[in-house]
Amino acid sequence: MVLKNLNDLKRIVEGGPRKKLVLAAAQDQHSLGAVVRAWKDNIIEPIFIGDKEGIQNICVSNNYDITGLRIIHEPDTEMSVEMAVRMASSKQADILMKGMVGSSILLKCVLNKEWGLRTGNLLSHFALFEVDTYHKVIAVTDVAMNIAPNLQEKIAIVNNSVACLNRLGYIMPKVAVLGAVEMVNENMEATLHAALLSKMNQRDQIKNCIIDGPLAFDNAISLESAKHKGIRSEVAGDTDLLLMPDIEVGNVLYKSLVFFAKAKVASIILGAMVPIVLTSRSDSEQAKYDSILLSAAACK
Ligand code: COD
Repeated sequence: MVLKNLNDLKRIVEGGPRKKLVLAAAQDQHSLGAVVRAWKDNIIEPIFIGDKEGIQNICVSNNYDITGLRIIHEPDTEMSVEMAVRMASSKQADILMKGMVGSSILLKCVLNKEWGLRTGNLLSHFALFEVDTYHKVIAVTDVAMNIAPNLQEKIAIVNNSVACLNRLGYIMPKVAVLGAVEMVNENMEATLHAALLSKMNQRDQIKNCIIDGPLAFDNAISLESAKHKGIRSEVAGDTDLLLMPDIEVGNVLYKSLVFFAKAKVASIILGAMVPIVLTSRSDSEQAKYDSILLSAAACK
């Protein structure tokens, strides 16, 4: 099964047990709006940590009825993140979500060696896009956490994403490892990584997916373009997951899809003890809601 659009995430999580979600630095309008909506849809049971008066004021002015929900007053941003992370690490929460706080502050707390959410795995960012010009949802990794992953890190990033796609119902997701070109060029490290990842997949060193690369972006998403170049590939034109060479390429693609192509997006951090909703503060309420659905679907 593949996702045709982000609404399909709701079908996956609906009817399941509610997940406990802790929202750190909760005094953020879009985050509160998304969380309240997911609560009303019976998908999550939220706990808010942050400036209580700020949270209540936002809820009153936006008609969010949070009667009966737990609010923990902690006006200091870093303390509220630490408290939320500790809740997740002690299994009092199934999902961690970022509110009005910078990504790097939250990530540093998540990576804290004593009380963070490390598992020994690499943590990586995973995004799902619904774009009108593609025939299904497309996943993209890593556009926000790992800056310049080496080969070992790319293997971990693929494994995190494939495990998540498997949980979403994909049996053998098709993974395109992107480069600027589809030929191996020793001066372009991304193409060397891509060739190695493809071979490792053929030899079953990376399982539960079909990897091909290097593929340039056009060949990854357009069969016509791949045919035009004479590329024979099971993945070309039907990619489920795009593996980015580095954070700059990934982040520019992410923003291009959202701002130019008006794509819908859901994104989370994988590889920690719990899924982490780490949308940017400027993301829409819809993107935050869809990310909550994705995090609930990604819970083990
Ligand atoms: N997974 C697991 N452990 C990690 C990871 C990871 N992805 N990254 C770092 N660690 C561990 C290291 O092994 C080390 O033990 C410790 O964490 C600190 O490592 P540093 O010094 O490399 O990491 P930091 O604390 O300086 O930075 C970690 C960040 C995730 C904050 C950093 O990689 C970063 O800034 N990433 C980009 C975030 C960003 O700006 N995104 C922009 C788009 S939203």
